[in-house]
Amino acid sequence: MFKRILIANRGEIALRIIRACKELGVETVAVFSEADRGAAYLNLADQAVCIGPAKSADSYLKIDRIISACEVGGAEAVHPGYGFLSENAHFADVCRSCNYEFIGPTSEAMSLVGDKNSARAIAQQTGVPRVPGSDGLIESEGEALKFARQVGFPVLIKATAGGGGRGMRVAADAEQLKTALQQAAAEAQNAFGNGAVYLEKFIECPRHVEVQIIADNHGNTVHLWERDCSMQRRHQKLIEESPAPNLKQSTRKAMCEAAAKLVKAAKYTNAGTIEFLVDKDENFYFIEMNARIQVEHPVTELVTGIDLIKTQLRVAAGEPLPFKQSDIHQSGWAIECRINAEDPEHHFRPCPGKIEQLIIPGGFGVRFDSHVHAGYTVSPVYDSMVGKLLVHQQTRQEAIAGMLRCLAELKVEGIKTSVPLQRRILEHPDFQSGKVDTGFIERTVL
Ligand code: MV4
Repeated sequence: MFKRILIANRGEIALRIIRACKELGVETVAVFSEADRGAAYLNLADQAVCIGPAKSADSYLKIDRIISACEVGGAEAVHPGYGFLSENAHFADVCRSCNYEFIGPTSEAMSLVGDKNSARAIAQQTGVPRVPGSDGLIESEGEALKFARQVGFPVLIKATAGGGGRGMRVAADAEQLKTALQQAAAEAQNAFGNGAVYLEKFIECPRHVEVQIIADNHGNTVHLWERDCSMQRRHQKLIEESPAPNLKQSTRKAMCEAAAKLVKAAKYTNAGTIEFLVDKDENFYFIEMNARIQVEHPVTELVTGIDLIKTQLRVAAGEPLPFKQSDIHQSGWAIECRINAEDPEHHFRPCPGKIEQLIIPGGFGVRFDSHVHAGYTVSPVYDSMVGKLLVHQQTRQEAIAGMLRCLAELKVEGIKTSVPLQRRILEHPDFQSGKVDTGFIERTVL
């Protein structure tokens, strides 16, 4: 195991990694920007190094400053967390060239799965179902029209470098296809410096189900079952749960096995997530892969009993996975609410400011992953998530009741939060009966 690692991130995930390291006996070097100077969680690291001004482009995204911090802090490896540089293959490469192990996949595997068109190609080659669409990238309007007629309108144009819904356009007919192609390509070129696009049939109101996987450097790949992340608003997830409700065991098993097969084919190692869309008839389609630990990883930890961060460190240190597929079972039901500092009265715009009072719920099966405390000021510079509230119970019904009890106990004063919206969702009869899809929030509680 490593003696000391650097955490190239901030906030709750930095604290989550510090905690895992303490339990493993691994020392930590935290990094911080001027905006995060003095944050309480930094005191829990063995060392904290300033890497620049508040703007992430000048600090948390600056590869050379993070590498310098590794040297200053004497780290042997780097955990990137999520966001920032976590899916930057060049960063993974630079870390390893400087002899700091990157706690994640190889840069080759990261590039392969990070490009959505090449990830789709691997799915195709390994027999993993993907959304019907173009064979590869779209080179011309004529080619787009050919595939659109093959699969039927409406279709979705997606950027191969895309993410979070950017570079995506729906086209209902041949007329709209032309504009959709141009707009998606222009947006992608502008946002990612890569304007390449492909085409998929548009699935109406799908469920978003993703499979957690972890693989070691000895050829072992294990899935840790699935999460349903359909409860999102404008590509911001609000509630995640595991298992996915109303899913046949045969579908669940087929999807998870398909995910593991894809990961093996990509020679992908460490933690990753395979995203699927699931339609009304429970057909599942691979859409993309995330080459990082995700925000919502704790719901999987609660139902499987596996600490994913510790497992990431073990795998990166060259150890074989300490479990096999047949050891991994889903036990009970876990739900997570992302507590965001945002104002529901003003289109959910970020609501930074000082937390005047904070009362954190507890009790049976409750977990709160957060770096904030009373007196903490939520900065407008970074994302607005202040914490993740999780409940683990034996049944979904009990988990929902537990979460509603916890949301009523939680008091975050001084800023507005997403909690009222989450209470409305959890109280809704359709949510309670597991009728969830990505159109739920717009349709029912907004
Ligand atoms: C889709 C889709 C429908 N059909 N692809 C949105 C972001 C990106 N990760 C993929 N997304 C979608 N791809 C086809 N062919 C609908 C979405 C989508 C969505 C997916 C997952 C979670 C939330 C979503 C919200 C709106 C649209």
